[in-house]
Amino acid sequence: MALERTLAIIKPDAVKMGVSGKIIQRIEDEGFKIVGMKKIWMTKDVAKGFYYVHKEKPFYEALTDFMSSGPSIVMVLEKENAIKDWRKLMGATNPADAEEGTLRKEFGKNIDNNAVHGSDAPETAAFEISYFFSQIELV
Ligand code: YYY
Ligand code: MG
Repeated sequence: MALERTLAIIKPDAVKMGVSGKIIQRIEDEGFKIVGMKKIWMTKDVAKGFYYVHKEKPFYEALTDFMSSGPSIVMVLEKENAIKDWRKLMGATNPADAEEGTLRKEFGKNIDNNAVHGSDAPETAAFEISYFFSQIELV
């Protein structure tokens, strides 16, 4: 299989907890190459644009408030099967359902504060990567 890229975010809860380094270490240990990385503080509008697909959901307001509540670290990860493998390493959306050894199990507090984000398909990965990164930032 060819190399694939996905967008990963260390969300504001995990950045505040001071576990960014631990999460980045796991990413590298699991064989992902970090081809783009920056720390950003999303405005409410940036968060709303990013989560546009969820705009009709009851959790949209709370989610975009949370994502704009503090700095995040956004990254582009590359490896074979990056999209599926990163979601596997993250674990289930609700940390209560996440398997042992996953990042959401270890660092997520609840469904609103679940530590990390990952794209869910090639089309969403392409949109999400281009939402935060330009070509010259991917190396
Ligand atoms: O892709 P993933 O992050 O695992 O879940 P999504 O269904 O795309 O939802 C995005 C985000 O929204 C989720 O990480 C937490 C939040 N959320 C929520 O607060 N309550 C829900 N019932 C579902 C999702
Ligand atoms: Mg999602």
